[in-house]
Amino acid sequence: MTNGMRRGWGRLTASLAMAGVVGLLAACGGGGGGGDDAGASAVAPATLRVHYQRTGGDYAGWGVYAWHGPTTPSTGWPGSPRFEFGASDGFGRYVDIPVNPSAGRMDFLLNRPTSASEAEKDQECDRVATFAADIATRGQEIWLKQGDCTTYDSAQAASGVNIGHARAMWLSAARLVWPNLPPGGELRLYHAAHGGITVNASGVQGADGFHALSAAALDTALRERFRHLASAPAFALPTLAASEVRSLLKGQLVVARLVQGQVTHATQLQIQGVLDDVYAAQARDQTLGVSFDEAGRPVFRVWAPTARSVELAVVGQPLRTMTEDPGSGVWSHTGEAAWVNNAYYTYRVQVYSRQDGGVVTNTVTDPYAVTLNANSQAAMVARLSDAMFKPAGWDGHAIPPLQAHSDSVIYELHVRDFSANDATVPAAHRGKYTAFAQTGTDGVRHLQALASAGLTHVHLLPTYDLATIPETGCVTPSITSAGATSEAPQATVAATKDDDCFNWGYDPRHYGAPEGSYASDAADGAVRVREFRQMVQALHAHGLRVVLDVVYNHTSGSFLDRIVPGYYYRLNGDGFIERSTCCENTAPEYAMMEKLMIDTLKTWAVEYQVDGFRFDIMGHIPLAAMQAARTAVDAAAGRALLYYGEAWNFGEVANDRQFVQARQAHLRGTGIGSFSDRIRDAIRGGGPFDSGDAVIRRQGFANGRCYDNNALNGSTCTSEQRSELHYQQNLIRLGMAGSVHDFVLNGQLASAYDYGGQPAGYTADPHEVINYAGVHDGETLFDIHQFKLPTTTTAAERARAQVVALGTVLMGQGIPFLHAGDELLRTKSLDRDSYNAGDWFNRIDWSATTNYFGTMGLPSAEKNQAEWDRMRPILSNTNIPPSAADIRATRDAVLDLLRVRRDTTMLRLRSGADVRDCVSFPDAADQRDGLIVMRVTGRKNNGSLCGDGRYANLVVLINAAPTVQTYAVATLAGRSLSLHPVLASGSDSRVREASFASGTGSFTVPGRSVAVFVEPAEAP
Ligand SMILES: [Ca+2]
Ligand SMILES: [Ca+2]
Repeated sequence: MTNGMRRGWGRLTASLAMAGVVGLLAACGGGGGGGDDAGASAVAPATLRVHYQRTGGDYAGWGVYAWHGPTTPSTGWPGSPRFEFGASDGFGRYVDIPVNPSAGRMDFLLNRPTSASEAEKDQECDRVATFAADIATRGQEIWLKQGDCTTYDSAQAASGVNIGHARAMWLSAARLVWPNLPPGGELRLYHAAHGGITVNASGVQGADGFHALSAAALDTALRERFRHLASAPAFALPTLAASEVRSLLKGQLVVARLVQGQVTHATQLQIQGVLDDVYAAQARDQTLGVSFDEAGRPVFRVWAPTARSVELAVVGQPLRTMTEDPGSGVWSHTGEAAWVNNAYYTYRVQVYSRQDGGVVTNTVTDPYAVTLNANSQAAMVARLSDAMFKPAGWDGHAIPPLQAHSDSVIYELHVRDFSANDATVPAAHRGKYTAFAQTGTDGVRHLQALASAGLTHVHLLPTYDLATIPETGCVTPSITSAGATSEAPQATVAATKDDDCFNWGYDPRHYGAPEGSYASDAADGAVRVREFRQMVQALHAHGLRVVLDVVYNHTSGSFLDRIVPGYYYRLNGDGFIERSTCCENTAPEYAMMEKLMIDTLKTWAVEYQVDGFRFDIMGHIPLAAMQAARTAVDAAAGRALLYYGEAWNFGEVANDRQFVQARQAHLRGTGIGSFSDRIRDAIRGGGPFDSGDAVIRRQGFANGRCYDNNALNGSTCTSEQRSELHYQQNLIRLGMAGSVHDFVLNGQLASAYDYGGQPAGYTADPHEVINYAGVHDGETLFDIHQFKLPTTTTAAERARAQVVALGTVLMGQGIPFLHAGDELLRTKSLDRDSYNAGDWFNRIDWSATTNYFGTMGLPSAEKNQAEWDRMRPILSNTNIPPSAADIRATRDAVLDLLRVRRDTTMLRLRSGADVRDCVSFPDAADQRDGLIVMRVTGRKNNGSLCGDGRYANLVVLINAAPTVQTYAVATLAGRSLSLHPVLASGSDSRVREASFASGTGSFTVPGRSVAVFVEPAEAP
């Protein structure tokens, strides 16, 4: 599989439905036909006709590789089946692909094999065709062009004259580019202050005038900044006064190519580059939002350089005119001191909008809002330093100490999940920020137990102001258990899923304000601030640091476009917003989106005292923006926060097409961490996009690969299965070595081990990797195990498999990450995507009495119906539901492993060099099925300490197999190792049977056990 094919977790697919499948791609649309292909046959039902145009007419070998959507998707590489272009029409060639309408869309790329195993692609883009509602009955057509990642919904849309699109980019005051424009002709830039330009047979109408353009080159700086446009035809504008450029940018802009007086091409302009060129230098350092002057008056500032006017609308007050600073494009107004901490406001922006086709007046909220009233109708004029926004004892409250980022252990938790199901929490606090500040509740006691054992961070799913939970009057459907495979509970959830109180929240509206639905009163902007701080303060008091999940790669809807149309979002070649992340992709490669990100991060770090950030789909953010953010936020906070994210590589930015991405391959040495798909896939088996039998067949290290095959894999382990398992074991070893790129395993560099075409080892230091076996995306760890473990495995053994999986991340170098409830065998009834599955499927029982498996019913039809037939026997399997004793045993075993980790920094080495010099895997050259042996020495060869050097030797043995295993490490013969004291007096009686025979250096470990042996350090 190629890099371009590898994608992140199901967040992407999760959110497809959030955005509404229809119209997901603006340039894709629905549309069941049309175009100028008269003479071509009608499209058959449930068929997608893909048209393709190559400028040179060289179609040989070109075809469609589609991994989602066709009735028979492509697998392998270059792909089987591939759908080669055959039939011709006036546009080019086309191919008909039978599709499965319920798939909702086709995910594909265009490739041409160059050998039996290699192929070239037409652009490094994963393409999407969203299915029309009537594709099942009428079929559908799409149009593609060489060198253009856009999916067009008509042949006409792909033609030269189309001022509904914006296919040219004004990059700087002096230069613009127009990709794919044929050479020659006369180029003109038409302008109209109020819009109204049209193009027809007699030419361009309705413009105020035009400037002639001349062919010109881009300089090096522009070619580097706009690398994906570097080879596009470029043009120079005449020398214009700065004021003239600013004036042009406030109106409609159309470029046209004329040949012998006829318009052959015309399009509108994308203006992000020139806006940065003209305004960013002065705008970047402005204080935006509301600040306060020396007289205590609020000063409002909003960046709107293309606006014709901006007015401040304070609720209950006459409109106030704002004044533009022409150098920065910032509009400002100084208001009245009486408004502070009680007034609410919006802005009225009069602006030309390409999307709306004219000058419009938009009422907008402040992107820099720090708090708002219910459902984000208006922002509050709030001075967060005032007492009314602070809980008692807020200022100077203690933050739990942490010596190094590598000491972090992260717990991913959703605010509502934490207490919605906890009967020990007073009803008014359930699902709210304030639940964290209760005492003695089951949830708080559980967090405290985790913290005292060694958990260091709670990472909260989105808590900024999000769009998908009603902040007033949200409903909680009443559901009763109706049996293991009942369809009723999910149907009840579905009926109110957009009105209920639950959503993951990957739908940002206001990046710098707390979400209102988690506050006790959403209408009063002060309450959410105070209660959010109360939550942070309480978590700190519980001994836990706080990480916020931030989503700067997209917003919910394109509301930022209502202030500066065409600026904040990444645009495709036609000028429409890219949506590869699910929703409207933001463009932090432009200065003011980057500034919005950095400024709002600072708000959380400074005003809310949070301790780190997890970046959703971080690979869509430039590395430079991430590094600038880290530097600026740490400086503002006066301390080093924790930064990590989803550093996947996909979509329109893949392979650094537009800029150097903050993706795994580039994060080495930055100190910014990334989730490791390598260890995840090896522990769980298969991958996040498996479906059908593959979900069951592809077992992993922790659930039986080879050593405990399920029925689909046969009763004996084949050599192929064994080599797959041993490959998984090596991926886990490399993960336990912190994914350090120059760690040597069995004579081979970690970076030389292959993971789907990428290096398995890719970090400089262990804290640059987040090791995990489960996360909110995809099936929970418990649920994925139930697909893959043999049906006869007992509940108690299933619980032990959970500990084995978590043991690999908890006993390894690198930062361990747990999804809340993993230590309680959390299930979502096999749901692969619970983003909108309500409280019912997202429940956690902190009293460790039940995990509800077999009582929740089938998971949501929306996300899982295709798998229901495979799920029914699993949900009905009476071997699976754990007893309270099984759940508590799992929890207590995890607590013991946390204590072991906390006991010595030998398990949390600070640097890649320490990992290289101190960590080894004695069994790597002599692999056993289901066994991993990791040794950490107390001293390096040069005599210096490994971590705290607390032990002369520390040996971790993870035996995933159900049977006892013995492994001898010859170099440890004669040494005096014994089971770690925490485990020797720990909760797990089976682990206590583990032993070490000094004479032979031989370890014996019971089945499905994580054993840690230590040898006291000799006195120096
Ligand atoms: Ca909200
Ligand atoms: Ca919902």
